[in-house]
Amino acid sequence: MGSMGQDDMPYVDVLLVGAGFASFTLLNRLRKLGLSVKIFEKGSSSGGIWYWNCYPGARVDSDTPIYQLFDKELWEDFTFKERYAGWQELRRYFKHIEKKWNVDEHTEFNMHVDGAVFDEKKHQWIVECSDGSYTACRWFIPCIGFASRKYTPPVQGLSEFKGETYHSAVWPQHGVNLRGKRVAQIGTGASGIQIAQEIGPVVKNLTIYQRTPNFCLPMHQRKLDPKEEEQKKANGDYEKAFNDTRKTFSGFTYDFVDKNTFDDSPEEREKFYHKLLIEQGGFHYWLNTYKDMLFDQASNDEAYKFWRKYVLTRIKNPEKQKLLAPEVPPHPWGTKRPSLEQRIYEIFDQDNVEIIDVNENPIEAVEATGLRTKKGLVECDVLILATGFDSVTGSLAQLAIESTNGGTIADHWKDRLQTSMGIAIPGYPNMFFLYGPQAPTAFSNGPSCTQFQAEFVEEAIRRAQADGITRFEATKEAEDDWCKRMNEKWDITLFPKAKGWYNGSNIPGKRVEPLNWAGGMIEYTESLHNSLEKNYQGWHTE
Ligand code: N01
Repeated sequence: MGSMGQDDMPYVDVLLVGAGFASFTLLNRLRKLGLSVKIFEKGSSSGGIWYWNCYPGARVDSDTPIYQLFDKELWEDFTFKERYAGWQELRRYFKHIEKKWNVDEHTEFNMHVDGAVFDEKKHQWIVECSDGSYTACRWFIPCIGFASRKYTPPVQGLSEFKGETYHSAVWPQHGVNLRGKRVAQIGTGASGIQIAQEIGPVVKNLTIYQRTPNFCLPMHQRKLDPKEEEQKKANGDYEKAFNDTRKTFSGFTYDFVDKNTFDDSPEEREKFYHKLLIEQGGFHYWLNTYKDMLFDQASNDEAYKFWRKYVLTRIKNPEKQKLLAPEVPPHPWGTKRPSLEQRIYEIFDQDNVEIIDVNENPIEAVEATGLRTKKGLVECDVLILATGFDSVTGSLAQLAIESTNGGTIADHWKDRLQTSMGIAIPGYPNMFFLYGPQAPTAFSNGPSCTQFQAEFVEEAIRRAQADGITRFEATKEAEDDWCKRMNEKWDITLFPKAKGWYNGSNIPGKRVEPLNWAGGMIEYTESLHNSLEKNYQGWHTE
């Protein structure tokens, strides 16, 4: 950042960056403390990831009612129409919040935050935006999610392609007509699965370049009956669901069962798996299963075997069976995020859909008319890059936010990722970040994570105000302790055996290390609140 701005620059008590779930969760809570609050959003509308993620089929993988703000003022007069909401409905939901809370009054859209520097005299941040403006604030809170920096692999010749190229993360807001087109798609993560499922029925043909199969789970999507939902609200079911999320590992309404895989007989196991995978669907097979599934390889193998047996009944093509559900999985089941699907295996099985394994047939080059592997050139009109993000750390590391010790966040993370409780960083007083690195983030239901973090931030600011504290900074000891705990929790799981964005190994050259807190939501929120209860333990206050 260049100059420190001018003396007459505007001031707000709290500056939130990003107009998505996290900042909206904080907005009203902080306003109710009597603070002036402003949101700076780089897009032209609210919604956060649901503003940017508008590719065909984009839809959330958390079910109603827990994928919304847990705020009665909002849910009492808004009812989702589907069990798993799509991006259009989520945008409608954000409009509802905007209207209800006069969000527009507090938000500057098309406002891109470039960087910030802390003024040690005033104990304020000075935030610089790309329009050249400066704003001062006491509390600076980036709420920019874990997926705001897209990743495009360095495929040779990408710019030579004469057709249309789209990245799932920045899909054109006006949509793209793919009917009757020849489409190539790289990537089969959450975005890739949803896109293929949606466009499979309408394109002329679809060639999918797959590196790792996605072990998808049946979504069991359904329309919600508005009357039934109203009844549930009246019965207290919504409040109960929000409350239940506080008692689970991942902030969902269900949790791992208190039993290990081999405590059950093979018959009991089969019945249990059947219930989770086939009857209940959703993430039950992942997060409501035996408590050792993500820790013990033999237990995990059982889960994979059952999942594979089920999925193979939905794929007829023997080559595709091998590619989508191989006998030996490339990673333990559930150590990469499983997608929820509605018909993906039937789409994959269609004759006009080809799957190319890039491990055997790497993409040699993109040419003017298509993609070349050693199998030859596949011509296409449209190339879709569903290749993900520089996830979790990339969002914050791309901002030029200066540490009081010198350097940026990227510099602070040069040798290892380090934060205090996944919410603050030494050298960054009066700054919290939500839904970012070293928090439950990717291992949680998003709105639960942001709700519990927002409750902590609100309480920290409330106490600071009451105690006349104007400078609130995480200590180096607290950061070291959190890093140690992060690694201990991660190392006992099977997650280190998988390559992917959970540990940074999706990006060539990115250091491989745990990016999310694997110790569960309950321990996480306890750690946050204990630090305040124990007289600001882990915080340096002035
Ligand atoms: O990104 P990803 P995403 N050659 O990184 C492949 C959330 N989200 O946008 O697995 C060939 O998961 C890569 O292969 P591999 C959600 O948390 C949620 O799909 O690394 N392939 C992978 O298949 C999600 O997990 C929702 O071997 C290459 C794909 O590209 C997260 O965001 C919807 C490659 C990238 O998948 C990210 O999802 C969307 C290469 N060089 C997103 N490089 C819902 O709630 C990468 N790949 C439903």
